[in-house]
Amino acid sequence: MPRVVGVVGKPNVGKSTFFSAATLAHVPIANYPFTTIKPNIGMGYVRTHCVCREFNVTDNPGNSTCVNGIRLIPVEIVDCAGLVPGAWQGRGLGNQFLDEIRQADALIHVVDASGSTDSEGKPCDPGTHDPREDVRFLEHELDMWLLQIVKKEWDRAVRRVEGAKEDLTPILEEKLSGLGIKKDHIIRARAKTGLNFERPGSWSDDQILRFVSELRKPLLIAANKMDVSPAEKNLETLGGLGHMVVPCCAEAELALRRAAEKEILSYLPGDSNFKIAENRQLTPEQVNALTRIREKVLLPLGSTGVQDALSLAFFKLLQMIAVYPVEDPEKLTDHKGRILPDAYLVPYGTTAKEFAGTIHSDLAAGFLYATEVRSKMRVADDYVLKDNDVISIVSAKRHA
Ligand SMILES: Nc1nc2c(ncn2[C@@H]2O[C@H](COP(=O)(O)OP(=O)(O)OP(=O)(O)O)[C@@H](O)[C@H]2O)c(=O)[nH]1
Ligand SMILES: [Mg+2]
Repeated sequence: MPRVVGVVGKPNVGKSTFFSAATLAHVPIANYPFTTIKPNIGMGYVRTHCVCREFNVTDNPGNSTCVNGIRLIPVEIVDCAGLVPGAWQGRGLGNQFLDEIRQADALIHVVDASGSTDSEGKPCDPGTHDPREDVRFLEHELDMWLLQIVKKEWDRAVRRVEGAKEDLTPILEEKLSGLGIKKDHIIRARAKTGLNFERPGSWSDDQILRFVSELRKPLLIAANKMDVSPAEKNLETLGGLGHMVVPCCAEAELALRRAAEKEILSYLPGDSNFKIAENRQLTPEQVNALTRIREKVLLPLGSTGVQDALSLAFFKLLQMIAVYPVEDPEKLTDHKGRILPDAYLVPYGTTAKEFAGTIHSDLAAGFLYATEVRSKMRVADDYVLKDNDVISIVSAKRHA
């Protein structure tokens, strides 16, 4: 199962443009609210240095591909319908939106940094809407949505804990597992808030709200429309809200990727430049558009930001690492003889045995030992994986 990221935000900020640029899927994009009604789901990639160069091998494609030493690991991207204030009460396409993000590991909150869309997503003059409002509003919607779910049958949960002496954690776990919220999240939120789990009846409404806001999916901000002034000014203020902020121009990324697809130019997502294909005659409009992208986006920002937002969501926000499983620690092959075909994204802290379990439950059940290929050391089930580890698992039941 690939990791999942949800692209969220109010209407008309560029979510579908971001999605389309990241997946190359053709989806409706237009300058009015609620262009997207049903979610779009597609495959995008996170980008990392592949280990093939270090091991001096040419790898074969498997669950991921390597392009010139850069490994592209697939992740599922969900482009959601726009969210408007009151969505948690079902306003706009509210409930449907909130349903779409249940399985997401993380959220990319696309914000119109140029301030040219109002709080409902209608076009307005650039700079007339403060994008910080959109950040607070989305957090509020997510919190209220969760609060509503937690508060449903809260009194019953209190009686089960304070009367029947049941444990609150599994009660919450059961209630929230359908939203992708797991035991770990609940334990972390408990530690963070210091709330008394033996006496939930004593929690005030504010305390319940604080608790659910700790359960919110991790998110980063993609400050989009950076090509439109005064986005650069707003970018600074967006930085003060306690989130990671990645400046973006989804429109530029989409144009570059479509041009690369047609072999007009060579460009890999995340690159800081592009190269026009030799013998390619461009129209004056194409030259103008590409010059604008270079001057307004790539030079000032270093990249279009779309790839950075995706990669940072997994590597920084979720603190994931890339791990390469192989069967043969000498040849670096899998059971089909393919060299380094697969790369998995797993959270930092994952052990060798847990990693075996993400590949196949049999592999974990029969776990004997693993070889950390770089050092050729045998490691036990509790070995904590490092980024870019190549690992060969020996199991009584199956090989990887
Ligand atoms: N200038 C500029 N315009 C952009 C950028 N990204 C998207 N847009 C434009 O913003 C408008 C809305 O884009 P969409 O991708 O349809 O926005 P959305 O957030 O999916 O909108 P809904 O589906 O209605 O919620 C379109 O006119 C896009 O061309 C960007 O980076 N810069
Ligand atoms: Mg859309």
